[in-house]
Amino acid sequence: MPTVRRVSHAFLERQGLTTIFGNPGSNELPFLAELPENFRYVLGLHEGAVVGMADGFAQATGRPVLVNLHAASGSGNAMGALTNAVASRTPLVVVAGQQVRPAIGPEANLASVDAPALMKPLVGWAAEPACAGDVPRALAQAVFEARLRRRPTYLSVPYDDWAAEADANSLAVLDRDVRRASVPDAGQGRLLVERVAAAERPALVLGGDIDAAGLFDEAVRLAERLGCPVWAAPSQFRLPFPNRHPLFRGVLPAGIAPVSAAFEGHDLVLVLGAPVFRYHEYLPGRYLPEGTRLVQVTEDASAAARAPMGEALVADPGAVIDLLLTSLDGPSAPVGPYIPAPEPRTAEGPALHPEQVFAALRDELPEDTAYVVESTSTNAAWWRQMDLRRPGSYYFPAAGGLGFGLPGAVGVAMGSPGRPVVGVIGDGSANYGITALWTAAQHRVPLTVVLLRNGTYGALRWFGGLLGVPDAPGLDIPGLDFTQIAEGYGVPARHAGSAEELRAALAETPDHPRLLQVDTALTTPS
Ligand code: TZD
Ligand code: CA
Repeated sequence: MPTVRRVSHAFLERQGLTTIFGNPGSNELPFLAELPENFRYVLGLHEGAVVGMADGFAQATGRPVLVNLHAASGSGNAMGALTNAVASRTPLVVVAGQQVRPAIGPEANLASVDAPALMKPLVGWAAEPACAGDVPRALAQAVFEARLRRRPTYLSVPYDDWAAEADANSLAVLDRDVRRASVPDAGQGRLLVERVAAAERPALVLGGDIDAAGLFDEAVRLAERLGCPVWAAPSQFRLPFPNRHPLFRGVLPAGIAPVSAAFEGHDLVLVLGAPVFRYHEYLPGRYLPEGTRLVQVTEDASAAARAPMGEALVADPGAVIDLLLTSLDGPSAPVGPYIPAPEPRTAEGPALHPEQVFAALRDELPEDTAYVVESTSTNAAWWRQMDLRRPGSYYFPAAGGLGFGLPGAVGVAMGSPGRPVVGVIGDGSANYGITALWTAAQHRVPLTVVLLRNGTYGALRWFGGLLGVPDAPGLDIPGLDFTQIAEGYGVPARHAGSAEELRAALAETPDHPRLLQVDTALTTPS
């Protein structure tokens, strides 16, 4: 009989999980022994960066990805990054090493005491197999749970299990596959179509799941068929609709009262592929205006169950879009041209206004460029200047946890060969995942990082005003030079001192990572 390790490697290979993002320790080494040649181990230097890179890679490829972490300490380091992967519904399969079975109870060094409990409730499913023979099946469950729930999963494996002999039955795992189909039945479908057909002033709200599921273009077709306004759901981590399309009204503000105000006058709000809603600022009010009905379609049963208002249908939003497109009549009015961006604002003094930076990106880079953005005070400037028309153009930390942006950009670039990828990263945000620069350099990932240096935690200054805390300490971050930091990690870097210099640099297309630092003026997120 082969070893548990051999069967597990063969299973991962069959399921296409051959790229491993990880940072190993002694407990993990036995899993990594005899790794077949077609596996690729992408080493990250800190677990936050490991998970951020894996998250970006999994989102860009649309497939589950294996993450290898070291026992409790490595898993703990990864936790903040996992909050983003949970909110973006990224199927990460985390395999962590555990001490040998006899050493767990006495709490030997590197024993992860009650390992599954450490990660719950963050991950969708966490386990430590009850015996070595169950490891291949449990690994398969970790992969399938991640795929079905679209949520990270966690498997803790005592390291003496890998060399154990597999039992004959465990080979059955190699032929397993698990699929999901969630098309509404005829009755549910008819009810939904009738609702939409009867609406006089419908509105669409689209979530990141739409882009993640490859439904970007279908969503445009549906909106044009309905001829109705479209919003992106609050706190968006992907762009589900072209942002300069004449029907697009922007990302909904993340507060109860302003969301309700936006829906004023609409008798039906159809939410596709989003929770209802990920509010942020607490701005109380009625959830919905009088006379507005909300219907949410999501594959995420938990998001349907926890919504505070409205009706929900747990189904594949793609199947529902198809159903609506085949059942509803064509558009009554032609859709106008895309809306051009306004002239970028300029700043006083030597620093650039962020709008000048974004206008440069928009003008100088190809239309299919994918942007991974982690720059918080520049949100309004971003949407005023950018013109994103392609699926997979935009990624943002889904739970607002900083440290996704830089690693995420490396992962998206590794997962999108041939597509230009740019990280737009604040001088605060960059530090949480800075070690990803090293991985980018080692793998020669063709990524451009545009580093916006305003010397402060800009968004927190703005929040300080909102919350009545104008005097909070710890908000300024002077004295950081990211050209030197990047060079230290092996990434060529330079400072762009003017819009012209930035534009000239962007027009080059190196086949390796690079960092362009720009000094920017402080703006507010909205
Ligand atoms: N720590 C983590 C892991 N996530 C967070 N979101 C924060 C702290 C708090 N935080 C924000 O929510 S925005 C922000 C912090 C520290 C400032 C980010 O600074 P930046 O961007 O330079 O990247 P801006 O444009 O200057 O705001
Ligand atoms: Ca900043």
